[in-house]
Amino acid sequence: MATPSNVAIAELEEAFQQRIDREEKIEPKDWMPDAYRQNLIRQMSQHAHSEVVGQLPEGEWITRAPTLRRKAILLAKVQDEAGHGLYLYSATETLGVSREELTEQLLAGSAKYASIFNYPTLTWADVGAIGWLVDGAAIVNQISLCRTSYGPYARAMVRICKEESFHVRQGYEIMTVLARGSAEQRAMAQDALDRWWWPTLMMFGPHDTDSAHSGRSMRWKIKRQSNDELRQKFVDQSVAQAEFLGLAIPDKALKWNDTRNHFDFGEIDWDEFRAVLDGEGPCNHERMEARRKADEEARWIRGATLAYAEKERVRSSTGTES
Ligand code: BYC
Repeated sequence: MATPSNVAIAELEEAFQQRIDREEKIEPKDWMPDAYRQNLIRQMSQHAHSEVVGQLPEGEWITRAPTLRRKAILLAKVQDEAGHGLYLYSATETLGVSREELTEQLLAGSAKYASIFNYPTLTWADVGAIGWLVDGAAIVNQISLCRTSYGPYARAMVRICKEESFHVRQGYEIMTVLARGSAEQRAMAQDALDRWWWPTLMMFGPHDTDSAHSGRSMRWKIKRQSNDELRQKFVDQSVAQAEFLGLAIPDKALKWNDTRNHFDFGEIDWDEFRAVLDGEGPCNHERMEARRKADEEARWIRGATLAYAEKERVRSSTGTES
């Protein structure tokens, strides 16, 4: 097959951008610039990895949940996260990359996952704080991604957001019970807020001025709102929620700004953010170790499933039993 000339590629790229500008969704079989494809594979696969690794901090509390009811809810929530990973890996595969390749990138450390999951869950209140803050931040980002330009990603996001809204409610309800409980429970809730607040703000990524991918991602409408815009939205919505709980957000600079019509807030510790991305967060090693172990232990079932699928393929194409 002849390769398109540079002129033909430029024309294709222009037509592609016009489709994006008209708010048309891009579908798997449509022509797309290679850089658009690669950028999507990068973001979507890291998003999938985050969902999968994200099961670990809360998963540690399934056996220690305070009641049977709490245990059943948490179990369902963690299973939802696994499901989100599956939707996202499937959506990423429509771009021509296999799930095995994506998993290898995670295990080799060449693909990132959300920094937040490298922090430990020390008390039951952390499960509440994750639901309220971490899922709360995720949903702010993901509601925006429901309008992303790539069809399969946008559709996965719609479903994920519905489930995330249940997660936020379960987390906030845990925080409400603790905040209205004994002095010890209130202290536990405050301590969880103190430890999760800043890492949650880091979830939105570097400032727009330092964000390597934002320019292109915004032009291609992969991202619909910038890192800083989404972070601001999250801060603005969280202040009243913390007040209702009677808890204090650990930021002395947090203050309503009449001119901007937003809350001002303090600066993130970017050295800490970079250290976590470089693999030096409190739980990076533990998380990767857990994923490697899971991959190793599930090798036999993947092999068996693939062998079965191959047998079925041969049977349906030849009409014979092998
Ligand atoms: N952590 O140019 P930038 C959940 C990386 S899980 C780690 O701004 P971009 C849940 C970034 O990847 C929800 N890495 O990048 C699950 C890039 O590195 P590479 C997770 C980060 O892509 C279980 C570099 O820094 N949500 O809901 O334009 C339980 C430069 O950044 C982080 C998603 O994944 C970070 N925080 O913007 C509970 C949403 N921030 O690739 C809850 C989808 C930045 O060059 N992703 N980096 O090596 C996005 O919206 C965007 O990818 C980001 C970053 C806003 C995260």
